[in-house]
This record gives sequence, C-alpha cells and structure tokens, in this order.
Amino acid sequence: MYVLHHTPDSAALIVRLVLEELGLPYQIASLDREGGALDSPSYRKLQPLGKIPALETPDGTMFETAAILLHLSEITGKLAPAPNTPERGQFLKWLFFTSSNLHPTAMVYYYPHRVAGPENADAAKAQAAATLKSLVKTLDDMVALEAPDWLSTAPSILGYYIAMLMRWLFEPCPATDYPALHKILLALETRPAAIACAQAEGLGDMMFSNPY
Ligand SMILES: N[C@@H](CCC(=O)N[C@@H](CS)C(=O)NCC(=O)O)C(=O)O
Repeated sequence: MYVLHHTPDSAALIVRLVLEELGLPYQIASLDREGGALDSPSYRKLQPLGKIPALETPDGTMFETAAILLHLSEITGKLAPAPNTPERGQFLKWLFFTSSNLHPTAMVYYYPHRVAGPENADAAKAQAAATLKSLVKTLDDMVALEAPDWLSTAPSILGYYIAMLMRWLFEPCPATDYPALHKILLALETRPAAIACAQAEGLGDMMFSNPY
C-alpha cells in the first residue's frame, strides 16, 4: 500500500493520477497546509524541504515528483518507453526538461514574492509568464515535429506531468494556444484515472484543457 501525502490540486495530484492509471493501491494522507503541516517535524522527516508531495512506498519514502513518477513507471514497466529502447533517451530528456524548467518556473509564477520580494513580485511574475510561454512552446513544437508515440498517442507519466502543469498555467498559457499539447490533454482528461481523480478532488470534466 502506498501512502500519498497530499493537498488537493497540487503536485500530489500528478502522483495520484499515475497511481490511479497504474491501478496501484494507495491511501491519501491529507496535509493541513494552513495549519502548518508542511513545516511539522514529522512531515520534514518525509520531505526535508516541506514540499508536496511525499510518497511512502514499500521501498521507503520518496519525494520529488519526477523521481516518484519514474519509480512507479519502472516498477510496473508502464507509462514510459522501456529502458534500452531508442525512445528512452528522448523520454528522459523531456521529463527532466519538465521537472527542472517548467515546474520550478510555475512555482515562481505562483509565488513570485518568494524569489523577488514583495516589492518586485509583479515584475517577477511577468518574467515567469514569459518564460513559461517559451517553455510550453518548446514542448508543443517538439510534439508537433517529432510526434513521439509514447507521448502523443498513449498515456505516459510525462503526459500527466505536463497536463497538470498546463492546468495550473491556464492563465498565461491556455491549452488552445498549443495545439499538439492540447490534443494530449483532451485525450488524458477522458481516461478513467483522470475522471476518478477529478471527481475525488472536485475538478470538473475538463481538468487539463479547460480548468476554469
Ligand atoms: N521539486 C519538487 C517541487 C514540489 C512543489 O513545489 N510542490 C508545491 C505544490 S505544486 C508545494 O509544495 N507548494 C507549497 C509551498 O511551496 O509552500 C517536486 O517536484 O516535488
């Protein structure tokens, strides 16, 4: 049994989507964020930076969204090109592109005061929005030009990761501006795993492509 430390509509939902898609048994451990749960010593033992998510697995506790997704994919042999296939390197490249560029810049967009201070928050947010548009365009161009089967036509851990980020980034980067990604989002949000998560978290029936 996996235990997912969770707040609704956060990066924990990316992990939840993948647990659902893989049919792995899991429990939700709700974090009282307003009550300071992220700073509690017990949570810091699981996630030293106090970020969401953390996942308790039979092999120990994991944090970092991309690492968790990759681990779940590896132990099941699903939702990513297999190691030693020609597509694996491409998959890893774009997974790390997403986790080390898109996700952190999304956090700057939402919490610009943390990096720039309250007086420069508006400028930092505008800069983050411009960077995000460029990063999402890079992904969209890749899908349009390379049409990787593992991302374009099948559910994958990277597809779910991108889809959740596009949900949060709907305001600066509406999905319809990125036609190749938009198609992936439309396909993923009709999957039973996405429908189950959307219902559990009250997120509507177009959770990725048209969240608000
Ligand atoms: N690098 C971490 C980042 C996780 C992260 O930033 N999570 C956000 C939620 S999407 C969070 O914990 N936000 C609460 C906060 O920063 O106070 C990962 O990929 O898991």
